[in-house]
Amino acid sequence: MKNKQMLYNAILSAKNKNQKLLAVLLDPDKIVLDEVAVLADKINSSPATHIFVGGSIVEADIIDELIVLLKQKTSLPILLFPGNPSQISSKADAILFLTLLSGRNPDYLIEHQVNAVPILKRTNLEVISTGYILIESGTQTAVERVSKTDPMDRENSDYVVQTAQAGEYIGNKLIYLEAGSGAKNAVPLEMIRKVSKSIQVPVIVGGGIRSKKAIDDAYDSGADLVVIGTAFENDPNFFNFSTHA
Ligand code: 1GP
Repeated sequence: MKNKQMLYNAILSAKNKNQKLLAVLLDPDKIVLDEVAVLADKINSSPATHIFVGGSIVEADIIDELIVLLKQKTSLPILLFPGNPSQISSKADAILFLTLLSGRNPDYLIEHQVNAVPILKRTNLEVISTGYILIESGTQTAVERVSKTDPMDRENSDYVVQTAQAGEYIGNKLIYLEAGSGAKNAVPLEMIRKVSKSIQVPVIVGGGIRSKKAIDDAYDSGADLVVIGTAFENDPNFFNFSTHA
């Protein structure tokens, strides 16, 4: 039986060694299965260390197939990043078991999580408890729309720190600071800095990051893992960085 904490322990150990991690987020609704092999090649030759699969709403019923195809082409760990329990696939390696800490909608605080349990019981997925904090980013994002919750004020870092600390006390193993997919403004660097200094668990940062500089700035501010979705979706050569630096 595989060690159920394997991927989490690897993330922790990278944090302890100050090795920064990078996840490519693939939204099944935006993927053409015929192009997965090419995408996987691009990911393999990129600095990515993880693949996240999911989205706020996923209509296409291709998650299993997508992950199977990815696994034929890459050995990077595949983590589910689900908007709801319908996006759980036993083909992945792990699931970010999300709690939307910034919102006050019980569906995203406990209802979906309870409903996910019988599905998870039929899988061998590593479950990684993740406090998910949505930060205001200039325009309404899909997370906001789908979860019917307000993001947190980007000017009020202290309250975000307090929320992240509450997540850690609750037992979240990761804290994810999210500006939202395609966000106009990414999570403020000062906020990343304050949050990462206030908690022991690794900090994931995503949403609206679309240049190498923005990735490096997030790392320098304390992000342990940066997530890139839209930038790679729009340009599969994004990780060549030459024209983006
Ligand atoms: C969204 O954090 C991820 O959930 C990635 O955002 O698509 O803006 O890179 P982008």
